Amino acid sequence: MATAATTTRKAACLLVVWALVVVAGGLGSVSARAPLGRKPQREFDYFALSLQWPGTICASTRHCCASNGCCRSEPLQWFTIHGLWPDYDDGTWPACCRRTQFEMDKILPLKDMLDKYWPSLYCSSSSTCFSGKGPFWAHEWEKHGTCSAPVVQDELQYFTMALDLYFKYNVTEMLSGGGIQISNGKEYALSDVIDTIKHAFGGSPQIVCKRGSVEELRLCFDKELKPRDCLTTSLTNGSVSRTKHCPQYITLPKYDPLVLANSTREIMTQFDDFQMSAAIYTA
Ligand code: U2P
Repeated sequence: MATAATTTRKAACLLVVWALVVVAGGLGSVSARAPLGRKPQREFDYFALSLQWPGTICASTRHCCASNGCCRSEPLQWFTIHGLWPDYDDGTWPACCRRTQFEMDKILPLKDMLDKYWPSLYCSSSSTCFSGKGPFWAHEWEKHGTCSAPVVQDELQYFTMALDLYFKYNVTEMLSGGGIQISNGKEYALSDVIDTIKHAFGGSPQIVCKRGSVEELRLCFDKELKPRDCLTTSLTNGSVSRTKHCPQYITLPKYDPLVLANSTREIMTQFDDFQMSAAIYTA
């Protein structure tokens, strides 16, 4: 009797374990295609290469750390990459499309270029789709890169393609070629900046501002990577908020990283924390 009861209990346990495995397997296959609870996202319509203007962003930096590009001794005097974003023509975009984790090893050959042209301009780590927190590059790959199929198949291709487009269409040079220079205080008509890019690039950019200074400039591409117009309507339909709206005249300011590092040192010494001060990038 005792043996029969044990056998029955064992069988029941196995059944429960088997059921759990089946359920977990089923969930796994759903989440491999899309984040849990969401439908697989439809294919994107075009790419936006989003570039950041360090002069504007770094002016708001309040403390420094080794990973923040704003804190380097040599100021970043060029647009840096924010991300290559697959977008929809209706002004929305897909995000976090595949359960794949960022692996730095896969893009090691690009590391020097990424450090120089695709640095994070903040100290905090970025949120990632599936693994919590990670470097800026992990955020961009997991959120946007995984939605770039069928044009982009993997992480290395995502970063290589973004860098290729960035070098092929050098916005910093396009602007200076049109007489629009980095300068504190000098104002340029927004329409001149847009026309200069249109003329040199072959498509209308999207420009995002912060208190009258350029914060981001986006170039758009079709799926064959040919220049196309970005959606200008998104500047007024709410996907770029009022505070990001550009006035008629805009600036492309410089920033001074030494002032930044010094002010950080002052703040840090108040805490008198050796480890924190050691982390400040003052080279
Ligand atoms: O514009 C604010 C933030 O929204 C995200 N964004 C914007 C436009 C777009 O086409 N795709 C897109 O994702 C950006 O988020 P992030 O990549 O920084 O997480 C952008 O910063």
